[in-house]
Amino acid sequence: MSGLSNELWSRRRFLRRLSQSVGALALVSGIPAIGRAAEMAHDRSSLIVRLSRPQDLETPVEYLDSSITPNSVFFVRSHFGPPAIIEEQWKLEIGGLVDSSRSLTLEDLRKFEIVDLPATLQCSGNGRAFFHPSVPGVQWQRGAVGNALWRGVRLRDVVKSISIKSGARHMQMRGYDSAPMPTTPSFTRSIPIERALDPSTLLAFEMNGEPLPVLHGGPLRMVVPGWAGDHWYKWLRRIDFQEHEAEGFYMQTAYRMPRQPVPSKGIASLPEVPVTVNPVKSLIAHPSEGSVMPPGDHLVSGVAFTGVGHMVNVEVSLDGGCSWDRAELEGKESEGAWQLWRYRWRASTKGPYIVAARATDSSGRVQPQATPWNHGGYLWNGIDLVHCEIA
Ligand SMILES: Nc1nc2c(c(=O)[nH]1)N[C@H]1C(S)=C(S)[C@@H](COP(=O)(O)O)O[C@H]1N2
Ligand SMILES: [Mo]
Repeated sequence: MSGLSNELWSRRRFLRRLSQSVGALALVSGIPAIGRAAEMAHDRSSLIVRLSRPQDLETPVEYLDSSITPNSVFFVRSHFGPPAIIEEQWKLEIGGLVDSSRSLTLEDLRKFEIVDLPATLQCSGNGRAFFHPSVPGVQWQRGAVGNALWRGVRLRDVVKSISIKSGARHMQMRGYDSAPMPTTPSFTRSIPIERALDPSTLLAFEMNGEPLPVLHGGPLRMVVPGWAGDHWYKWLRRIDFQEHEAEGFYMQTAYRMPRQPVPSKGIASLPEVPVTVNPVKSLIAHPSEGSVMPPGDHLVSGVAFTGVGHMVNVEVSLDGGCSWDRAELEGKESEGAWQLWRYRWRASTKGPYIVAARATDSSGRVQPQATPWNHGGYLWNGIDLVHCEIA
């Protein structure tokens, strides 16, 4: 990528200058990213509480500026909260349409080839708060997303040893977490068998070099790069190969949207399909909403990701979307993982500004002005905007 000069990549100099205006940015040796999230120690108290029981915690968008989101600031979402699991007693059962059922311990799983994969996890409801008219559900804004280095084994390798019968089309997942009341439906889901056997689909037991934290599904969760968070099943207890999709509320009613956009008044009878692939999206980490900065050089930066393929372009607008200029994508693309981007803003004219970011991926998908309304408030990917002032 040509675009900005080599000088931009002379990172130390660039950052030294910028850190005066952007604040807490600094170079962290060994971490291939600048980043507020990367440079400071955090506890979960910096997360935004969207719901306290169970804890649904959102990452402040300012932290989405490093290639890896630390576990302590990684967003948290579940329907019923984490279960109490005694790790020594933990097992994964595999059954259904297979020749021989299996029961595996973590030690058994570790005998398969161990894989490290960076991948972006985004809740399908991330950005729900931006739909008009508003839709019920957790009112996530920007930070129900994070990028982690997942370590685990390929699901495909594990099931290779158990021949799956020919009628199997879906893989149902059951967890150790349970609904608070017998009348509440349990969070049971399934994914199509092709996706389960995709080489990027992992059974993960580590996150960013730590044993998978309980809040994130420890001891074992699914990693389904490119697909929305509801497929990234946590606290895995049992998987079954079967002919049909999982029954029940969380598969047959929730996490579905119409194949075609519908008017917001809604035509309820349109056929719906499960929410799967993440759309192309960029988010602005810096500057922050409402910031007032002196004239001079400022860093506009953030992350960009997509469900299929990789990023090819992020553009920045300083006039609310009238004109666009190319930002610099950092590092090498890796399918399923986000990429950092940055843009040097030479701000000389005082006044209010609307900074916008728009991403394009390798399938030619472009971030739209707004995402067509859907009643679940899923897969928002409208162009991100930040209001700030040069004064
Ligand atoms: N067993 C189980 N797995 C689950 C859920 C849940 O409620 N129970 N929530 C899902 C949803 S909707 C999301 S967005 C992700 C969130 O993962 P995180 O908390 O690690 O960010 O977990 C998914 N896996
Ligand atoms: Mo989610």
